[in-house]
Amino acid sequence: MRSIIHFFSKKLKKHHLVLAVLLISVSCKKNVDTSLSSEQKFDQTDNWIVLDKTDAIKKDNTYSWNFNVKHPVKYVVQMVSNKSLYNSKNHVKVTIVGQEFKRPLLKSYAINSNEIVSEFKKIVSFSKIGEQTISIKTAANFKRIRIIPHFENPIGSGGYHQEWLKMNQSDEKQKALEQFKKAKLGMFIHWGIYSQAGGVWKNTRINYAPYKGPKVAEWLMHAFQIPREEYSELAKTFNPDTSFAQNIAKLAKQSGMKYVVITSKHHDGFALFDSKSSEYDIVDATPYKADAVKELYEACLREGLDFGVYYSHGNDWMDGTDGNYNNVKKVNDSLGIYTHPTGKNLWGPSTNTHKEYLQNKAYPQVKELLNLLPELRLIWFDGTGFITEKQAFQFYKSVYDINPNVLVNRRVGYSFGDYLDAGDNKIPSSSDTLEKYWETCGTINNSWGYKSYDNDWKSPKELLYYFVDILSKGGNYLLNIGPDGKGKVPEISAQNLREIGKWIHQNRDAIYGTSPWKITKEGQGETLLDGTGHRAAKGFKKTFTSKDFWFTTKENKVYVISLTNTEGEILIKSLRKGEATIEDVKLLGNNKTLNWQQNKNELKVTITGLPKDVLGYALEVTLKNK
Ligand code: JFZ
Repeated sequence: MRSIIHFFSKKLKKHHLVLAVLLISVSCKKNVDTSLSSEQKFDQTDNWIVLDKTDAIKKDNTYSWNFNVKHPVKYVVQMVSNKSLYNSKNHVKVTIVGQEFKRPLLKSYAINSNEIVSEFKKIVSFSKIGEQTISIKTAANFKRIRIIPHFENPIGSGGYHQEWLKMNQSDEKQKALEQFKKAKLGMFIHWGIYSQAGGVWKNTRINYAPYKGPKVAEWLMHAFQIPREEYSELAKTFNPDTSFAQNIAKLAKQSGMKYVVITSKHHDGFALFDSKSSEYDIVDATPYKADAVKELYEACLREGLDFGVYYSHGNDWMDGTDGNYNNVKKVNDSLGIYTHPTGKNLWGPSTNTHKEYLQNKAYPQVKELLNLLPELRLIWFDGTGFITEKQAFQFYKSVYDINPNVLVNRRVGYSFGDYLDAGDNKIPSSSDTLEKYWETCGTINNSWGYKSYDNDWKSPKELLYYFVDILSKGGNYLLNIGPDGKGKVPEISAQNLREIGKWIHQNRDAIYGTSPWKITKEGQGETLLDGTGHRAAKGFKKTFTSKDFWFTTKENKVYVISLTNTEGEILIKSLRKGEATIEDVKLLGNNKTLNWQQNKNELKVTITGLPKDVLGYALEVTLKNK
């Protein structure tokens, strides 16, 4: 009987949802873009894993289920209880292979008059498709377990996949991707009207700002909940030196970077290019009056660098109302899932709808950028979360329709990116299997935008370590600078970049166009860069020995990278007799053949000819008949 009621109430809810979706789409008919095909009915609960207590294998207080993972992403685990039987004194132990946690049962959401949901904050992730087991140990009287996709990786209906695949697999995209893979190192630039404030508002540092959320300098408006009118005053004094474009392009080139990605519009909504669909841009609203994005584009092309733009499509604190928060929350509340407010303007949203923002500003501006910059190679979307599958697809498609040579990153939403990232300032583990090429973006201190008081600069050695680690795992590094309001790059960060640039130019053969070798590294275990906040809190204390090596490969060469500069004998186990048949071993930079000898345990090389102050060296090992 109970299960019949449950079945019925589930059906009923689905009907409500369909009705709501129908109502929304009817009332917004005027704005609906009809250029997209397959719009289908889709219920996000279709992507949930729901496990009923009655289906569990029970042993004492432990309940276990086998289930199938179709989408290997991040999830949250929820326990649904009967309100009357709920007992918050319980702790629940959750075990999934390799990921275990124990948490108190908290009343997180009420979903109807009978049921409440407890959501465990700990994120679980599945890296592979296929069967999994979960067991729950609890004395609580629950009804079912729900495993729900994390809001950062919404899963759609899959209805656009075929159409997406055709574009993604086109010759133009694949050629662009090949070029991107060879590039390895790019320069990210976070620059906007916030750069003048340097992370300080009315004498208060952003780290002491009163509101929750990231404390990076480009989040100034959000951190202090500055009213739109007041914040936009910053535009009136934005007047960089005209030399910024040439200086930055030159710095990127000297640093060994092959592409540049600048914030054409960040979450604050301010466009650094001459936008026709908004007056809130550098030409209409600042004394500078010229198109900074176009200027940098031209300077980069002159230096032979590829050019890309960051564009915050999901968040726009000026014109994007509440980032669709309230609409999404209504649906989520009825389903008993949390709606993350961070990054949404809830303090003073614009009065238009989010759909209107997309139609009147975001889609048009993306088109403007594509037309303004005919040689554009990448659009780096950001601020997703609350846009729909159809909207994310439309961003991807409108880029492709205008210029199929332009790559699109993962954060465009759903699974429409041409390549992946593992989260900012995060490097994937060598045991991770990613189904697309990837890029790690990282800061050079602990902020993206210019923060006048953040002097926690990553040293050349630390930067090089991340880069080499990424190289050995086969990804790109998009390393950020935060120019100040005048467009000047803080001197220490520029110096540090030039320093790694020197190393990169010396050792370029071990870098550009390489792929991961069969082994990523040898020596000490991997320490991962695990997010902006993690590095800020922990600092960097890693040291390297002459037994630590990273590998890359190209054609019949294996490159061995060391982050030390000691001369003398080194032993490389991964290139021992039997593992590799060697023709020649050279030191990159001076092209000198070194003395080497192979036995069944290792390759022995005598390192000589290293300049004194180098950050490390790379060997080129040529293999026979590979
Ligand atoms: C976003 C922005 O909010 C931030 O200002 C900056 O532009 C950065 C590059 O991107 O922040 C993010 C986005 C995604 C993750 C973390 C921070 N993530 O996936 O972990």
